[in-house]
Amino acid sequence: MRCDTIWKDARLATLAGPGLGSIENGVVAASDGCIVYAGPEADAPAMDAAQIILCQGRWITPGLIDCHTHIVHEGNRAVEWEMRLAGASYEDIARAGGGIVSTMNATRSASEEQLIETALPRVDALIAEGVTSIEIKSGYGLDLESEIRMLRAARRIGVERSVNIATTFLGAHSLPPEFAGNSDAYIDLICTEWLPEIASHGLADAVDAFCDGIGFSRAQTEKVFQAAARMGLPVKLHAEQLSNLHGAALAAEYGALSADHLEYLDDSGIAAMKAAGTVATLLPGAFYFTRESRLPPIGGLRDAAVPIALATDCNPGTSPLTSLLLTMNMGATLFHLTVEECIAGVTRNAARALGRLKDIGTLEAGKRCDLAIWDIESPAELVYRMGYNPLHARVWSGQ
Ligand code: DI6
Ligand code: FE
Repeated sequence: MRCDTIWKDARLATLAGPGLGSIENGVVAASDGCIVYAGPEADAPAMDAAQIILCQGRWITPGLIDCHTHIVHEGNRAVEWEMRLAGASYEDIARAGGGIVSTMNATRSASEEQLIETALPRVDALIAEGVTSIEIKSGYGLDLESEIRMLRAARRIGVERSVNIATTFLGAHSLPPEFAGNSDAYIDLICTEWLPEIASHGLADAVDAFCDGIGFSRAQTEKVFQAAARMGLPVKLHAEQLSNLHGAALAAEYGALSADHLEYLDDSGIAAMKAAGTVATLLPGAFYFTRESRLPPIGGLRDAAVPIALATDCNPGTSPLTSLLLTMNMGATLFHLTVEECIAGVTRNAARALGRLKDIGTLEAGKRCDLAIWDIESPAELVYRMGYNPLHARVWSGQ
């Protein structure tokens, strides 16, 4: 078999199958940007390649996937955070012009170029840790033009950098001030006008909403899901972050790819997610940064074999985090996940949360050749360290 590149003398965590899929003396071979073989050297077919890379026993994992981010946004909320450190409440901050609305104002006044320019250093921080796929949500524009600008900026990041981008329309993130007291009218508008416009330009791969007391109700969320279904777009949901509105069960009813946050998820939500195959995306960065004390029901999710993903939730208000390695460490220390669960959470299960398990997330023939090559002795080191990056090399689309 003729291929472009062969990585030899490697240890693989293929993530194919239920566990890490560890292989000593492994080989990965790529042709036209796709994996043609990943497995033990002993079982490899006869192959030759233009380029053979000796990995000297380093570990190769699938390229990492950050499946929940708000990485495109303008400005930051460090001053607001200082006020929170000094004891200010969320309401105090909102009255002082802070909160999501302050990011909305900054984002509305930024050009597409500016949005890209301010997001790229954050994207580069993820890329430097072996991330090869990033989901990016809108939701800080909250008017049609600005939501479209955010999504275009997100798509353009995939042109500026060697990374796969999945975009999500999150018009139902927060109520813009011009609709104060009129949230049903806002939801109607995004369902009947904005979403069809955004979908017709192919700007969204999925649709999300924030179902919460400070976000949107279950009934409003359901309208968003129905509109997404009319457009043929899959849904996800910010659910059970601050209270239990049974959003995850609603998302599952609509076949959601994932329900995210989930600190207040209960047994009925777990059962609904299991039945629908909805991924539980946990966001330990937001849990940590907001000093949440309620843990997501890890044991229940594990017992029900609901797939668990981990993501940064990179956003300026509740998780200004741009490290998926640190996210894994928090998944283990704060959420009691195992090493295997953490690594699967940023590879196989994150791919599933994006509806892209067919082409990313594991080292298997036929998938994109997106790899992370690590200077580590064991996979546990990826989860164990805090603030240290053992990436040796990153391969995107075979390059
Ligand atoms: N949940 C969150 O934690 C973020 N959005 C959401 O729906 C908060 C976003 C922000 O404060 O800017
Ligand atoms: Fe979020």
